[in-house]
Amino acid sequence: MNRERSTFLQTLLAALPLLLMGCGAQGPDWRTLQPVSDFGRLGADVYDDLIWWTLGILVVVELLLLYALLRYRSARSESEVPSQVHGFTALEIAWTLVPAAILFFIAIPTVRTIFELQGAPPSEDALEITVVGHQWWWEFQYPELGFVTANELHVPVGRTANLTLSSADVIHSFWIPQIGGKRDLNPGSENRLWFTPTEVGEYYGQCAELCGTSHANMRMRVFVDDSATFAEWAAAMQAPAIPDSAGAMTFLISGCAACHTIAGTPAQGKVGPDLTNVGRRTTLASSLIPNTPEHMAGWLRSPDSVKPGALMPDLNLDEQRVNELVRFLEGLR
Ligand SMILES: [Cu+2]
Repeated sequence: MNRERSTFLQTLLAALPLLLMGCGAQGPDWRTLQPVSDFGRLGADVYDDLIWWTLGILVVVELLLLYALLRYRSARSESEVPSQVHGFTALEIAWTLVPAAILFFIAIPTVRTIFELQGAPPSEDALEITVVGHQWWWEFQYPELGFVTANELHVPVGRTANLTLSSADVIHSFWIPQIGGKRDLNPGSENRLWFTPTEVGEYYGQCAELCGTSHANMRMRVFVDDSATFAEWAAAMQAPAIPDSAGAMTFLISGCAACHTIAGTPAQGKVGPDLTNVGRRTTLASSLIPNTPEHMAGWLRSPDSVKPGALMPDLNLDEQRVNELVRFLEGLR
């Protein structure tokens, strides 16, 4: 086998896993092309438009290339030099103007959509949510409803959610592929993003701006609920959590309260996620692990091994404290 051929085969083999990765049906859905909100739909529509433009360009370019390869191939002998051409003004003008015109026509729907997505703020009926990015988790405040939660955003279907975005530390970016984004969360200033979800379901999000060690682990979930389910969830979030008192004491004396809030208790820390109804969440550690007693215990024993770089320190808890804390936290619902 000659050298070029073996290099070609090696490249093909190296590319194969990448190709196969695209075939997996398991795991979270990151497809931007199956939008479930008006915001997502606008972006997907631009893509649907432009794919035909780019497909046309591909076909024309490949045909010209094929023509040139065949027409100007060395037919008889290597030494025979074909006739040489220097400069062809009409052709040079054409290959400058045609791409410029194509870019201009591609820019029209793109810029129009950007203006639509940044346009007039939503109606007064919108649900106000304040999103604060932290290394490496998401804070969701519902100022009108009077509670705060983390990493799992609930929104009612068919009603506009109006998000005010900012950051507690470095720049993050809010992105839920099927719903919308990406929009930056900047420390010291506010950005906005609004969308109206159109389909009930559970969707996955991810920080889209490199923000430090566990950037890749800064995930979130969005639950688009029907209005009855959303009302039920909001009512449960507003009701006082009833923690067992032995566990509450362990929580306070173990140092947890320095960083975490549990509404209605002396724990009012603001550095870490609000844990008022942590037992109701489906996941822990910015959506990295399922919320089960086993995973909660693993997280308490060693946050850093679950989320490298996690700012929650290793508290050196003995097993009895771990068990008390797990029972207490899972009971907060
Ligand atoms: Cu990030």
